[in-house]
Amino acid sequence: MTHDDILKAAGLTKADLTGGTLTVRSPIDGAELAKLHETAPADMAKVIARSQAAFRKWREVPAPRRGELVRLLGEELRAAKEALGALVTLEVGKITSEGLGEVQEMIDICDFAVGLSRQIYGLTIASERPGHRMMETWHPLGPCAIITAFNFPVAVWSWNAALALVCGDPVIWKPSEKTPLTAIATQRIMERALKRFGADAPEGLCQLVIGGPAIGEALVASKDVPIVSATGSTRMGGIVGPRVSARWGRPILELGGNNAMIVAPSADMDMAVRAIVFSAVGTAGQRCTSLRRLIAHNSVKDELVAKLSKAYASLPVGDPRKGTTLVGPLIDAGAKDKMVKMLDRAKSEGGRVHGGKVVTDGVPGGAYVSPAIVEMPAQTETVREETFAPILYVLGYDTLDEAIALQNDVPQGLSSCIFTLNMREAETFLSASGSDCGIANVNIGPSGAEIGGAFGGEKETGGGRESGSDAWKGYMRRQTNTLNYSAKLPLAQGVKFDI
Ligand code: UN1
Repeated sequence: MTHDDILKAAGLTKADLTGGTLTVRSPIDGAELAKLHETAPADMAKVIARSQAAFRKWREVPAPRRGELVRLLGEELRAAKEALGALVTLEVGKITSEGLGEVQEMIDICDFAVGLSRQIYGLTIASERPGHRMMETWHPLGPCAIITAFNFPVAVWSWNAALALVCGDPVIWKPSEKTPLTAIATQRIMERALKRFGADAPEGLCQLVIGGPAIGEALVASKDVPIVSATGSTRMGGIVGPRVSARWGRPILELGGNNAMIVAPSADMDMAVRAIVFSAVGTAGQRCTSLRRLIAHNSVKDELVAKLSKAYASLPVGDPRKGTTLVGPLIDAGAKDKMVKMLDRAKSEGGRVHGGKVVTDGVPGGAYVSPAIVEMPAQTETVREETFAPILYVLGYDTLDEAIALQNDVPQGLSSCIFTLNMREAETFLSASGSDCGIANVNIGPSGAEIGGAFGGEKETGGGRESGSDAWKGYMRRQTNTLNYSAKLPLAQGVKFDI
């Protein structure tokens, strides 16, 4: 299929793709895909007002009925899976299977949210006062801004939107400037679901704004946008988080990761190798959850590096549309330059680099690299930094305490894992004195999480939780209710105040 065929199949028209100011290129070959019209910053006040108006109506629609809209979205996504997956591949450079996987993740969260729409419930609580009952009620909170990154250009929107919509909150989506096309295509899919759903969905329930920082700033600054869910760099989150908090809004932050795997002497080495290759190299190392640090027991480290070097040597790098490719391009030349720079820095700190070369032969243009393994003498500043590229730093350890300390001694706290067949080691890793991350796994890699669990991390990862478990509570306000069905008015804590 040509680029034009893919754009067309995803529902994008000539009018969408031409005449604007935002240039969109495919990382596959650098070809220009579109010049998009951008939302004027001056229009943001109107966008937010529309969202507030939609909120006042949507919060009155019963949650299970709101779930019906998300069920229809899931149906439309199923029908559009191939077309949207191919567009993810074209706009982000993910291999075909990962492009489709991203859309599947959207379908999965829709299914989850539909079920949730009939399970939004609070507790009833025993009151200390006679003739009283306590309970909690969950109410919609208001417009939810969703600021997404290029690497999961549509799935992260769906984690937030599916929950926000069943929770009674309208959404305003600002996608990355690098990946607005998948956002427009997704918005079209949403519009089809809205049309089928009918008049219960108010105008302005799901809005999309395209553009740069000025658009995002309007969402971050507005008191009429109580929830701002932002995915991206720690630098971005460090600006967005405090600004939203300062106006008493609720930030949900999904920022950098520096995810590690500990490989213990008892580990199933073949399984570990497969898990390492997928999580370090998949998505060309551009997942928040990508494996960036391998902490291997000194008795198995050399064997592991040898096996990995062998596996890395045969990795097919190239056009992500080809069925045999496992490593597609980086998002742009800037990402490639950063990778080259960080590898040089790692070398100057004593690192031994395997792979990590710029690939120009047999690729259709774009920023292609071979993934790198870097044996490091210590956890240096370069290792402690997240580089959004397929670089795997390898460190050795002697005791599990030392390995856990290394794993935790980075500013980020998203995902982590241990490969071991030793139950004491596994449980220690998951214990209060083990991994300090939001995600900690045993005998599987740190990436590729299912939507059923809460997704997010601690420290500079931002502390937000999206997706499964009870992450929905982040999109609602909790109200504690005390009801008095007696004819007396006793005060709590035995306080007397008789008049
Ligand atoms: C991200 O990289 O922003 O766990 C999200 C994973 C995916 C989501 C990654 N389900 O790797």
